[in-house]
Amino acid sequence: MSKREIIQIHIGQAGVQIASACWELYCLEHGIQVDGRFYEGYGPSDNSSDAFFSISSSGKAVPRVVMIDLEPTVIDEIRTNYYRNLFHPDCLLTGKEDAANNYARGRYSIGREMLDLALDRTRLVADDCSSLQGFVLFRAFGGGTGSGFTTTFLEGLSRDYSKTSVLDFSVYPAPHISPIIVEPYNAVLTTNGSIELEDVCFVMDNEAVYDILDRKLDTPRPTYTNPNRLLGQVVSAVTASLRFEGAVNVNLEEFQTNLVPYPRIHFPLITYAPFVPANKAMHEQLSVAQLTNACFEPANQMVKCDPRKGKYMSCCLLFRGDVSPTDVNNSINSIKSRRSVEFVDWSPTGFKIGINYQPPTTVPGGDLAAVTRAVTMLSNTTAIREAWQRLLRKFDMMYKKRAFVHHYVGEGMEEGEFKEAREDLAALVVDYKEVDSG
Ligand SMILES: Nc1nc2c(ncn2[C@@H]2O[C@H](COP(=O)(O)OP(=O)(O)OP(=O)(O)O)[C@@H](O)[C@H]2O)c(=O)[nH]1
Ligand SMILES: [Mg+2]
Repeated sequence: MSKREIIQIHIGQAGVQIASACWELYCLEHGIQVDGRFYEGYGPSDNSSDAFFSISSSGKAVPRVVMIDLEPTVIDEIRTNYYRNLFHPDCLLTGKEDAANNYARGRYSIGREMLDLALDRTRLVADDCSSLQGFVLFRAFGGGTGSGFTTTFLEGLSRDYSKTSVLDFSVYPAPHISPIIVEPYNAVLTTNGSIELEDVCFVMDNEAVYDILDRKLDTPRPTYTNPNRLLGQVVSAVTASLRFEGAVNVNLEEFQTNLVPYPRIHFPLITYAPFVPANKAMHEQLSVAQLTNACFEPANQMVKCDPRKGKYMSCCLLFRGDVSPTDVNNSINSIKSRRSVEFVDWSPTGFKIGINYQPPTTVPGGDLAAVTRAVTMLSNTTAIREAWQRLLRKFDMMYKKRAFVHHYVGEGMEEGEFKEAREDLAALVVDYKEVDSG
C-alpha cells in the first residue's frame, strides 16, 4: 500500500481547538507520547504514522500540521499545554488581532498580512513530504478568521498546489451555541469564496452534534472539547485507511471519485455509530447489521436534515474493528432492499466500503465508550440542501435590511459580493433540486 502524506491545516479558534482533540487521538492511535517519542512496541518502522507525522533526526514524531489564528490566545493554549512539545513551534502561527467575526477582515484586511507567512510555513511542511496526497482543513464557517482567512488561504493553496486534494471539515453555525449574529453572512460568503477551491467539504453542524452529546452521550452541558472529540473520531475514521492496513482500503482520491459526482456537489453528510456513552463501556456491542442500520438514523447525523426527503448519490461506509466483509455485504443488501433509502436512478449501487481491522481508539476521559467496532458513513445526499436553505433564510433576514453590511464594506469588501454569494448559494440549492428530480 502506498502511504502518502497529508497535511492538516487548522484555522481560527474552532479549527485550532479541534486540532487539540484530533492530535490527542492520533497520538494514542500511533503510540506517540506527548513529546513525540514513541511508546515501547510502537515506532516509525511500522509506517502507519507516516501519513500524519514526520520523524525528526532524534526519532520523534512531528505532526504534519500548520495552525493559524489571527490572534494569539487560542494557539497560546497549544504552546503551553500538555502537548506543547509535540508540535513544531514554527508551525503555530498567530497574529495580534482577530478578524472580529468579520469575513471581510479575515479575507481582505487583517488576514492578508498573515497569508505569505502561512503559505511559507505550509511549504516547509510540504517539502518534507515525499508524495503529498492532500490537505485537510479545519475551521468554522461563522468565524471571521475561519471564513475570511480560509478563503484567502485556499486561493493561495490552489495557486501553489493545483493538483493536490483539499478536504475541509467546517463547523456550521448554531445560533443557540454561538451568539455571533453575523455567522450566516460569513458562512454564505465563505461558501461562495471556497466552493471552487476545495474538493470535498464535510460540514459539522454544532446543533446536531450538541444534540447527540445531550441525548445519546449523557453530556447535557458540553464544552467545545466534547464536540471536537467526536469530530476527531470521524476524521480518524476517514483517514484510517490511509494509515493502517485493512481489508478494503480507500484513498483520498477514491473518496472524491465516489462521493462527488459533480464538482460543486461536494458536501457529504457524516453519520457515525455507535454513540455509546463512556459509562456503558462494553455493555452494548452492536452487530454489523445494527451499525449499518444506524447510519440511516437521522439522530446519528452531523448535520440536521432528513435524508428520507432527498436521494442518495453515493455512500461510503467506513468500518473499524471486528467486522467481516460478508456481514457488511449482507447488511448493505438488506439496506438496498428498503424503499426508504432511495438512490438517484443513475447510481443504483452507490455503496463504497472500507474496512479497517484496527478498532476505534477511545480517549481517556472522553464521552465515547470503548467499542470493538464502529462505522462512519459519508453520504452524498440531496437532503443536505436543507442546511443551505436554512442559512439563506437567515442571511436574507439581515440582508434585506442591509444590517451590519457597513462593517464588511469598511474592511475593503465590495457590497456586490453579498449579492453574488447569496445567488451562488441559491444556485447550489437549485443544483441539488435538479439532481433530485433526475
Ligand atoms: N465545534 C466547535 N465549534 C466551535 C469551537 N470554537 C468556536 N466554535 C464555533 O465557531 C464559530 C465561531 O468561529 P471561531 O472559530 O470562534 O472564529 P475564528 O475563526 O477564530 O474567527 P475570529 O475570532 O472572528 O477572528 C461559532 O459558530 C462557534 O460556535 C470549537 O472548539 N468547536
Ligand atoms: Mg478567533
